[in-house]
Amino acid sequence: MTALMKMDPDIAGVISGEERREADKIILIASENYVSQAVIEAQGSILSNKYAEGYPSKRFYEGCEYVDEAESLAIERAKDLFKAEHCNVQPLSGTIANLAVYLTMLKPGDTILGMNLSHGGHLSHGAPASFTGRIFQSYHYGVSRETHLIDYDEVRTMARSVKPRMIVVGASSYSRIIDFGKFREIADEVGALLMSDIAHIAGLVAAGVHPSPVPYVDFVTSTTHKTLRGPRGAFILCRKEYASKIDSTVFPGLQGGPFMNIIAAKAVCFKEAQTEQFREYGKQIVRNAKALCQALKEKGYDIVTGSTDNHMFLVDLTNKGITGRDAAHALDRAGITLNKNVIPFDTQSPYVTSGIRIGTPIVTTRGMREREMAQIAEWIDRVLSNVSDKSLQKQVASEVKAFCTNYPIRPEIRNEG
Ligand code: DSN
Repeated sequence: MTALMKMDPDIAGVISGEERREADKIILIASENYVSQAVIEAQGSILSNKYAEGYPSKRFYEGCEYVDEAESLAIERAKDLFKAEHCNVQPLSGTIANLAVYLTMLKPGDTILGMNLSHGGHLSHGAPASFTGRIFQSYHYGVSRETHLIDYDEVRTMARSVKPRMIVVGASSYSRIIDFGKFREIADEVGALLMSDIAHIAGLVAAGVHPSPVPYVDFVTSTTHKTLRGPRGAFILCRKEYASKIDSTVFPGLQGGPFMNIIAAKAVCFKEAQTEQFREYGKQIVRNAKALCQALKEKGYDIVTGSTDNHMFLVDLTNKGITGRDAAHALDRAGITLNKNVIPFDTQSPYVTSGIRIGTPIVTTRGMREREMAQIAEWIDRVLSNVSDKSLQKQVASEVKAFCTNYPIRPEIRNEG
């Protein structure tokens, strides 16, 4: 960062501070990850200089020969990785990708049926605060009050009653396997289109540790920066029959010039995800989530759904008498960063919450395994057992910092010496 330090020490300082934070703390935010140096180099490259409105070989600007190659590689690699017929790699975010699918297939006022935000769904699945909930008539299914698992019977009953034009399946805080086949049956029964948003689990799907929705759904959307471990951005998969409509909704419908540096970084991410090393990484994310979940359960923590099948789980802190907000603040001061999260049927507001969400993509990227998860559970329990003890938080933060020196934030650099 020599040039940046000289030109703008303020921003150089911000980046160094963030680098230290990422190195010194244990990050358990389920939707974040630390990308490889290769991804950083592609996204920080001069490809960001280039305007390339359009698609490979059909651009509105000259001089696109190199960026065309980057976008074609990204598309082909994504298709190969997810066994899909078509991929659009231009969406800037998951919400834009979802909007692109809706606007391709639906008219304003059409009915969509998605997962309830407060039961683990996402804003862009028709929540009232999102434009997706204002443009479309939105209905929501949830999880069972007893098991906290998706209530497929409720999904079927609601689908029969509201007759959605599209059903949306996918979640931001649901820790169990999603049965895409069952959603397909329900969608077929009521004549609905089916879209799956796999932003959280894309890396697990790529690694083969979560079933793929591709054989079952009409559209798949995803971000690239969560378990998939790529740059910030998104993509859409669909069958060939929808390809040109989806492409023209993304550009020129919703976006202008694509971010070619980010598309190149997506190509790198898809290449990394095709490796045996990544498949092992995906398996270890799940092993780590199960280990951390089990260790906390043994210490008396109430795990929503009782366990996890993927990269994350929710802890209901009601029996500990602590709110999610207080727990998350105390843990962050102790060097363990995660987010407060509503639990299904929460009685607290979304700013307070009764729960916390815990995810293992980053700790797995850093090379931590089951043994380290047991240690992390010890620290979480120590801090939450004395949630207002500031000196304990300081003590744990220094232990965490010392521990973290053994786990580089870009392990491939260490591996290559
Ligand atoms: N904000 C993301 C998450 O944390 O799950 C979803 O977009």
